[in-house]
Amino acid sequence: MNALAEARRILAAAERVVAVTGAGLSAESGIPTFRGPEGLWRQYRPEQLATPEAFTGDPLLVWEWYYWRRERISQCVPNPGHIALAEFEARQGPNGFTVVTQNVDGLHGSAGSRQVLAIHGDIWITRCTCCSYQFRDRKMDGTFVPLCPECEAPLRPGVVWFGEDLPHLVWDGAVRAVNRAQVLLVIGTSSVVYPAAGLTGLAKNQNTRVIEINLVPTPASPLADIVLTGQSGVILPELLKK
Ligand code: BJW
Repeated sequence: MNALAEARRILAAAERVVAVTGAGLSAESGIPTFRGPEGLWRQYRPEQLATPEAFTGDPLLVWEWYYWRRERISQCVPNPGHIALAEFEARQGPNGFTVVTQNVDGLHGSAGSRQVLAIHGDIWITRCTCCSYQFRDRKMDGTFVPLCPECEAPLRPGVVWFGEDLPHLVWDGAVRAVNRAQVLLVIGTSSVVYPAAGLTGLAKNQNTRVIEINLVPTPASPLADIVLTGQSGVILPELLKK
């Protein structure tokens, strides 16, 4: 049996499945990934901009990156990979499938997925650096650092930067879902950013079957029972079709 057929067989027998997704899933929608040659913005690496220190040092530079990314994302729609996952959720039923996404683009929701845990936040949320004020907006053409209408502190994007805590309830939900799953799909992530990357090891420790989909090998590959090499937008519709 080839790897795809074996993966389909494993999934068909699973009542509870979790997918951990990363930037590679949205790449075929036209959203650049973080790492690799496409992951550059001006002369900066994402690791230099996605930190609280970068924001404190030059908030306008960081906001310019996020305005640029919002604009890029606003032009993108879900690809066949997102859609295959949403259709799979509909077939699995309410507790049968959870997406744990590192992506902040909202494309899982646009595709129709409902059980989505966005562990790195949401690029369309703006929140205060000082008080609890936050709101959802579509601003993408700004040339200044927005200030909080409640306390006048700088506002920031509602995402999780390096060195920051993940939203605890969302993260706890992700761990619970993986603990209950019989199959973990690891899709389009370099598996280098923790704690998300640790979900694969957590699954392995309890004999959950792991299926990885990526263009290249990653640190998760040696833990995977099956590695499917190629574009997620091509593999997922085949893997998850009825
Ligand atoms: C395709 C494809 C196609 C392309 N088809 N595939 C343990 C060990 C070491 C360090 C740490 C540790 N624990 C914590 C740390 C520190 C740090 C960390 O991980 N550092 C490492 C980098 C060394 N982590 C943190 O600081 C985190 N906070 C934390 O741990 O707090 C404590 C805590 C723990 C537990 C609970 C609560 C609190 C925070 C991490 C925040 C990461 N933030 C970012 C920015 C988000 C906002 C934004 O979008 O601007 O998240 S960084 C960036 O990386 C972004 C991504 O979500 C994340 C992961 O990237 P991803 O998705 O994997 O993308 P790429 O580009 O790396 O990979 C794309 C992949 O797709 C590639 O493999 C391609 O081959 C593939 N691909 N096209 C299939 N068509």
